[in-house]
Amino acid sequence: MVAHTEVGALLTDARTEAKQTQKQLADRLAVHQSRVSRLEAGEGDPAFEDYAAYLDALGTERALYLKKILGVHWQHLPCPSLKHPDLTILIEAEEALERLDTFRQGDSVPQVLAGQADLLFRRLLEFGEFLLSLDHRIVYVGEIGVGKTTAACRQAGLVTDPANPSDLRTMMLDTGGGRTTLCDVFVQAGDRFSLNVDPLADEEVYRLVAELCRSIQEKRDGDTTSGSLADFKPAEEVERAIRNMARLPRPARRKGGANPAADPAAELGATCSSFDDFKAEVASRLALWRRTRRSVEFEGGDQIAGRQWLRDTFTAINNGRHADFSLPGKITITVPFSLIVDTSFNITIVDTRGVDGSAIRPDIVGHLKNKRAVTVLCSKWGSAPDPSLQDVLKHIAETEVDPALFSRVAVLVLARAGDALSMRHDSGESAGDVSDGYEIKTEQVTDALQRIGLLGVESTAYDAASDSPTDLTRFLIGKVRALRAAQAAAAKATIAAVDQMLVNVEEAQALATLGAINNELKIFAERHKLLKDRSKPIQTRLLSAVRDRHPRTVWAATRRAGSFWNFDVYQHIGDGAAADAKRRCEPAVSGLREIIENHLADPSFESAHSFLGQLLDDVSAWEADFVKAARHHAVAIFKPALSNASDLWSDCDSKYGLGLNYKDEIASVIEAWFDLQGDLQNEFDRRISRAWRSSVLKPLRTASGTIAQQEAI
Ligand SMILES: Nc1nc2c(ncn2[C@@H]2O[C@H](COP(=O)(O)OP(=O)(O)OP(=O)(O)O)[C@@H](O)[C@H]2O)c(=O)[nH]1
Ligand SMILES: [Mg+2]
Repeated sequence: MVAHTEVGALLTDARTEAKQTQKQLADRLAVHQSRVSRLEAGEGDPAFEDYAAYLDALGTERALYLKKILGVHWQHLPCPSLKHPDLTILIEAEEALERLDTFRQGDSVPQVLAGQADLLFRRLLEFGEFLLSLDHRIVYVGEIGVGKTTAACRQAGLVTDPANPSDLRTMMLDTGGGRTTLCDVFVQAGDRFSLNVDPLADEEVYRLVAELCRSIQEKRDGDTTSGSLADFKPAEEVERAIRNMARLPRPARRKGGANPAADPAAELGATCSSFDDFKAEVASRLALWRRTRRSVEFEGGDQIAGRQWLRDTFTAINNGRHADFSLPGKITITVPFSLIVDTSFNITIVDTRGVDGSAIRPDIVGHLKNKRAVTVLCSKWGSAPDPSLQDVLKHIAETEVDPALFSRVAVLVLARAGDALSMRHDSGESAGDVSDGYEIKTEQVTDALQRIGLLGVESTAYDAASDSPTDLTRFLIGKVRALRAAQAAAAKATIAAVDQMLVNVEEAQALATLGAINNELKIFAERHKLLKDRSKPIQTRLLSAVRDRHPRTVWAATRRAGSFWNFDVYQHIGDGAAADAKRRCEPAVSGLREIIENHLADPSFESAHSFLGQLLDDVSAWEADFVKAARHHAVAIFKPALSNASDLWSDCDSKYGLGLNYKDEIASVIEAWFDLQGDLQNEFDRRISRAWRSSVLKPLRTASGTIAQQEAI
C-alpha cells in the first residue's frame, strides 16, 4: 500500500478538480466533514474501501482512475509511488504477472507452454524492476583537460554564484589546466552540503610514495641511464596531492626564466641516509593514521556559503590539502538542490578522472556498461570524436553483447569561443550562426562514427562559457527518457506475448504450432551441444594492450601485480575471453536467430509471433550471459595464479628503464607464463563448455518446454 499522506494529497487534488468542498462530499457520503478531512490528511489508517467510497462519491474520470490504481494488489512488483512516471505500464506489468502466475499455478498447463510462461514471467519482472527505480547516472568521460568538470558543473548548476553561472572560475568542483580531477566524483541531490570520501588503501598510497621518491631521487642523481627519467613517477595529479599531504610542494615556477627554487622533497632526500630512509620519511610525513575522516558536512544554512564551503573543501581534498583526509579513490558529494530541474528522476552526476592514453579502463568500461547510465563522451572540438573514445566504444562492441549500448552513449563536443563560426558547409559557405556551426560539427561526428561502424551514437555541442545549459540538459534527460522508453516498449511487447499465450491455451491449432516450433528448437539445441573451438588464446588482447600502452602505465601495472587503475591486466584477460566467447557462439546464435526470424516472417505461425519476438530478445540475453560467464571464468581461473606470480612481476619490474623494447619484453614474459599454464587453460575450456550449456542450451530447452524450469537452474 502507498503512503496515506500521498493518497490524501491526490484525493484533495481530485476533489478540488471536481469543484467539491469537503462538506459537499461529506454530505454525499453521509459522513461528518471531519472524516473527509482526516482521509485527505492521511490520518486514521484508512482501508481501500474508504478510499473507494470517497472516489466513487466524487465520480469523476480522474477519481475513478485513482480508484483503479489504488485497487492494484502489488504482489510481484514492489508498490510504486502514485506519482511514478511509468505508473501505467507498471500496473499493466503487475496485472500481467498476476495473470501469468495464476496460469502457472493451475494444473492444466500444457507442456508446450510451460517454458514460455516461465520465460515471460522472468522478463516481465526484470522490466518492472528496471522501470520502478528512478535512479540514473550521467557520466562525463573524456581526455585530460577537455573540460569535463566544467561542463558537468555548468550543466548541473554546480557553481558558487548561481546569479553568474557562466563565470568559469566559479565551478564548485576543482577545474584547471588539465590533470585536475583526481578520482571519480559522484554528485547527488540530498538534504545538505556534504562530502564523503572513499580513500585509497594505505598500501597503495605507500606504493605511490615509493614511486614518487624514486623519481625524485633519479632526478637528483641525474641518472640518465634509463633514458626515460620522467617516467618513474605517478601521474601529475597524484604527485601534486601526495606532495601537499607531505608538505613538500613542488616549487612554483619563477617568472622570466629564473632558476626555480629548490625542491623541498629533493632536499629532504639529500638528508636521508638511504632510499628506504627517504621513502619512510616521506611516508611518515603523510601521517595517514591521522587522516581517518571519511565524511564532512556543512553546518550552516546559507546556500551561498554552503556552495563556497563545498568548493573549498572539495578543492582541499582533491589536492591533498585537507589534514583529515587521505588520498581519495572516490568522492561522493551531496548538495541540497536539484541537479536537473523538472524531472522525476534521481540523477547522479559522475565526473571522472581524465583519460590518460587509453579509455579502456575498468572504471570507464563499467560506466559504459551500466544500463541505467548515460555516458557523455566529451571531445575536443578539433578532434571529435576523440580517438581514445572511439577505441573504447569499439572495444566494448567487440567484448559485450549489449544492443542498447550506443543509445546510452552521447558525444559532447566542447566548443570554445569562435569554434562554431569557423565551420564551413561542404559548399564552402561559412556557418551562418553558432547553431549552424554546431550542426555542421555534430554531422561530421556522426559521419565519423558511422564510418567505423558505431551507429546510433548521438552528439551535441556545448560551450560552457557562453551557452545556457538548458539545451544540454534537455538533450541528456532526453537520453535518459529514451533508455526508459525502450524498456517500457519492451515490457509492453512482453505483456502482449503473455496475453497471446493465454489465448493460445484455448486453441488446439496454436498449441500444435508451438509444438512444431519447440521441436525445432530442441533439435537445434541437440545439434549445437558442442561449441566451436577456441580461435585465439585469451591472452591475445592483453598482449596487444601491453604493446599499445605507455611504458610507465605498463610498469605501474606490473608493480601492482597487474591491477593498476589505469591499466588492469585482469580486465584485459576477461575481455579477451569475452571477445573469444562472442566469436565462438556467433554461428550458433545467428543460426538460432535465423530460425526464429523465418517463423516470424511466416504468417502461418502468427499465433506464435509474440512468443517468437520474446525469444529473439532472449537469445541476446543468453548470449550476453554466456559472454559474461566467459569473462568471469577467465578472471576467476587466471587471476589467483597470475597475481601471485611474484617472480614474474619482479622480473617485469626489473626490466623497466633498461632498453627500448621494454613493452615487447614484458609481453613475451607474460606470454611465456601463459604458455606454461596448460592446466589452467584446460580448466578454462571445461568451464566454457559448461557455461555454453547453462547459459544458452538450458534456457533454450526450457523455452521449448523440453525441461522444466527447476531442472534448468
Ligand atoms: N574558454 C573556455 N574554457 C573552458 C571551457 N571549458 C573548460 N574550460 C577551461 O579548460 C580548463 C580545463 O577544464 P576542466 O573542466 O578542469 O577539464 P577536465 O576535463 O575536467 O580536466 P581533468 O579533470 O584535468 O581531466 C579549465 O581551465 C577550464 O576553465 C569552455 O567552454 N570555454
Ligand atoms: Mg576534471
